[in-house]
Amino acid sequence: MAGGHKYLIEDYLGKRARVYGGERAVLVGIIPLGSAEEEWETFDELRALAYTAGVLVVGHLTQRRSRPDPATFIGRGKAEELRDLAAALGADTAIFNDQLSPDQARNLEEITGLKIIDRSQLILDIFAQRAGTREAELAVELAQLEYLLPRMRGWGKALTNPGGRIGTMGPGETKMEIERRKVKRRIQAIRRALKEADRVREIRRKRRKSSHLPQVAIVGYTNSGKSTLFRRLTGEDVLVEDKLFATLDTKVRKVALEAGHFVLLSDTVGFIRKLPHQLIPAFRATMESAREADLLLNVLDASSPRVMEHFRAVGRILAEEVFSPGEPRPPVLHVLNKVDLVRDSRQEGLLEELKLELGNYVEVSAKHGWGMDELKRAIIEALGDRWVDLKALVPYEKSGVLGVLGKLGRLEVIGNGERGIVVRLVVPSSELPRLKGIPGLVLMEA
Ligand SMILES: Nc1nc2c(ncn2[C@@H]2O[C@H](COP(=O)(O)OP(=O)(O)OP(=O)(O)O)[C@@H](O)[C@H]2O)c(=O)[nH]1
Ligand SMILES: [Mg+2]
Repeated sequence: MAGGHKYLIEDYLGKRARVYGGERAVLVGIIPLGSAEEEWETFDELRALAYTAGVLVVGHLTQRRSRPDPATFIGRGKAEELRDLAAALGADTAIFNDQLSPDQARNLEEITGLKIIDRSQLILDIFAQRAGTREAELAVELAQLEYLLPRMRGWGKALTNPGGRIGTMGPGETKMEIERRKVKRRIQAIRRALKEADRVREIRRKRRKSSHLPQVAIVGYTNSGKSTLFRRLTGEDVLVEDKLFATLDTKVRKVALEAGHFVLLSDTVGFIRKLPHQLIPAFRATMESAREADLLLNVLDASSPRVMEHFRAVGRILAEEVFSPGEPRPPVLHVLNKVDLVRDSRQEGLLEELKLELGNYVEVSAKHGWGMDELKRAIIEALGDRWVDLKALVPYEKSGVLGVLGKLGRLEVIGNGERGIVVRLVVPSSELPRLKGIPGLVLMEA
């Protein structure tokens, strides 16, 4: 990651508010009054996030209340309880299940002496740990700096003047202002660099479009099995991990669903509930292949007791964050994955309920390769009019054309007529104008 950025974050948040892995953490959350939610449900996803970030969870603490305390999120007494619990468990960090305001984080840090992390920050840090391309690094750095900026007032006590009073500008404050300006300049520089990356992406996008192949994007909740499915369909060795956000950028490959039915398939970054809003621009860029797609495959983890919430979260993120209002949206084919893990009747009941809402779905196990033929057929059907199936006559003196046709899609020789070779063709509909332009070729209905 860029040196300047690290320097800034270490200076101001340092050990306080970054996850490096190796921390020992207590998870802290509020359960709304009257909610039937159980403790494990409050923390299952946060626990997975902590695990992904390399943090050891040593305990948890919940409080039932109607809304967060504006000063300390949980009540002050509860914060003191957190301090004692952490001391007893040897924890150095508290991870909150929701976004904290800069004031809440500062107050909690003062009361407990712990490093205070919230859900947004944990996700940002995971993205930072995992960013593998220059563009992803910049996008995540931008998100982190935007998160950091409002928190740079009053934090980093070592740099503020302890004698400075309200209304006066102590030397510490001045230094903080200088550093804030540095962060702002860095933000501007990254925005410029990302504009350049946009331009490069635009070139790639045009190339994809000009290939005339239908585009299919695999989307879905994090850890639902998108990369496993991508790997299964393409034979490509992509990273598959039982961690959240294993995939941070988009991969595109050409695959044949059946002879002649080629598509461009893309694997994308996973969705999560309550995505930190600073990450959304980065998300939008990497989700471009979904915006361009002719079909979305929404991969759902059918074995998760949370599958219903995942389905709703994906719907909401697609509607509000990936697509702009009014933007045309491709049809969605839902893929119920990990069916090999569905055993108990409670989960089966849940799935029955979900299927009623899904409409168009296929059940598969990407890991075991179950349901792949059915899935391919469903994709072809959903893309229906993207291919045409026709007969053509290739005059004997133009038999060189056969080579060209073979490259466009599926070519099958049916027989030899008086004037030429009769073939059956399955090609992307977008290739029709090109076919019509081939001299001597006679097109007929299938
Ligand atoms: N049992 C079972 N496990 C699966 C199946 N598909 C995926 N998995 C496992 O689920 C975990 C996540 O798989 P990935 O393919 O990395 O999921 P992803 O959706 O790409 O995840 P992110 O990129 O992190 O959003 C891995 O441990 C996979 O082995 C399946 O059909 N059955
Ligand atoms: Mg993945």
